[in-house]
Amino acid sequence: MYQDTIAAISTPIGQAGIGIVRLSGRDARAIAQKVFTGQLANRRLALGHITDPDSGEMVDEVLATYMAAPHTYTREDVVEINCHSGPVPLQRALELVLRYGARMANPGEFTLRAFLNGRLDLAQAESVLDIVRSRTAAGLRLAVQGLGGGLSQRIKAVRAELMSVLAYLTARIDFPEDEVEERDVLQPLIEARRDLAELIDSAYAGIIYRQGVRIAIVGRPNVGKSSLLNCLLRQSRAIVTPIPGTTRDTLEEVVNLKGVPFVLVDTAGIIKSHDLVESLGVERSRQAIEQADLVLLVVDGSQRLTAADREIAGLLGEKPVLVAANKSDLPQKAALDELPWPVVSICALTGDGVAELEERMVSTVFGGKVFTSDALLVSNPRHKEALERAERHVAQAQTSLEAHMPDDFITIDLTAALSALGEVTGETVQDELLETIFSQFCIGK
Ligand SMILES: Nc1nc2c(ncn2[C@@H]2O[C@H](COP(=O)(O)OP(=O)(O)OP(=O)(O)O)[C@@H](O)[C@H]2O)c(=O)[nH]1
Ligand SMILES: [Mg+2]
Repeated sequence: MYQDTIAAISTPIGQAGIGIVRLSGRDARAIAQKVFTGQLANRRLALGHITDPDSGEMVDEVLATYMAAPHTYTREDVVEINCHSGPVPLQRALELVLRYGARMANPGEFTLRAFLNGRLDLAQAESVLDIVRSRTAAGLRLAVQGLGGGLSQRIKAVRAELMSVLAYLTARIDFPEDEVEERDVLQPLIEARRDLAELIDSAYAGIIYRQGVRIAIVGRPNVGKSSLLNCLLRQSRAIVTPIPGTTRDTLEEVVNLKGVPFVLVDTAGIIKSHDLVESLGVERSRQAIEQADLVLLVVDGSQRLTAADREIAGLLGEKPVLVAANKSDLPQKAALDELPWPVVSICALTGDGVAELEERMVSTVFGGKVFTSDALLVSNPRHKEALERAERHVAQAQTSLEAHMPDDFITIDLTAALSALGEVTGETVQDELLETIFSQFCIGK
């Protein structure tokens, strides 16, 4: 347990109904009681004033709650003071509790304490951040599920299995003359690998739900890229004109399609240009392609494909691509079979075919696989990387075992696998990593 008591404003700064100053630590109640005129009793809401004891000045009328350890967010004594939310009353209330012995909390420090005091494991603590940051209802569902500890339970089961194999092999190494009862070690390794592979397999979709997908909308000038962006957003966001070269800079907007956050990037039509501004815009379009998870190549279906269309197609390399053949309201002339990607015919003016395009975008991103949300336990790249490392070590252990290598070879890999798994839940984690993770939180969380 920590000696010091931390405090912070836990709600966003601004004018609103209620704003909360939160304290956590051994002296939370004593400190709050010095500046609060009401009586703090465990889990009772108390009405009173925040007053400056030195000057007697009244700062705000508030409701305050004291929650005794250990049944609190941090497992420490916690006090929450509900002020009227304005920057000044909240700031004054915070200053007073700091003056009477609290220390300003670092970003994420309340959640860090919850982790260090054993209320949450690391994967659960990170889910708190994911809840705050979730961009869609589906993303939120995954994050809340993570807070429940589903991933941690799966990992604990694998760890327990590997641990028992490790204990057995270590006994065999340490006491070679003694009778250590034979047991099968291959089967548990195979099962651990299968479990890990399953988790890793779901991570791709999980990460997409959490972080979203970047889509670059590209094509030559005037084919209707900005019109398509507006259509997908269902609002007139980008300027559309009949003049080629309307869009000169990239433009980014987020849209929720079937629970997946899509970051749509409208780009300047790609052309060879001598105009400086235009050529800078084109350079950005190239960058947008590079950064995209999926490219929407827009062509004008009412015209034959041009050299410019082909040149742009040549820039797309190995990226996943969907072709949107726009202007389906006009007589169609483009020969689209020469493009090696799936084509969806659309009209960005009326929205015809756009639902099908959305459908194809989602299924392309998930590679046709369908996941139920309770199968998506991994949605954090850090967790995925650690699981992959664990899987590689278990695979290596299995290879050594099958090649009848000495037990030492196997135990080294098992130990490394256990340590990698421990990084996900936080059992074996460096302080530096903890700092990096919790510094992403906001102050007061
Ligand atoms: N008939 C028809 N016209 C369309 C359609 N979609 C877009 N247009 C028209 O095509 C012209 C160009 O549209 P934009 O959306 O500005 O095209 P863009 O690809 O963003 O063009 P740049 O920004 O110049 O690269 C405008 O006059 C649009 O009204 C469509 O489906 N059918
Ligand atoms: Mg445009």
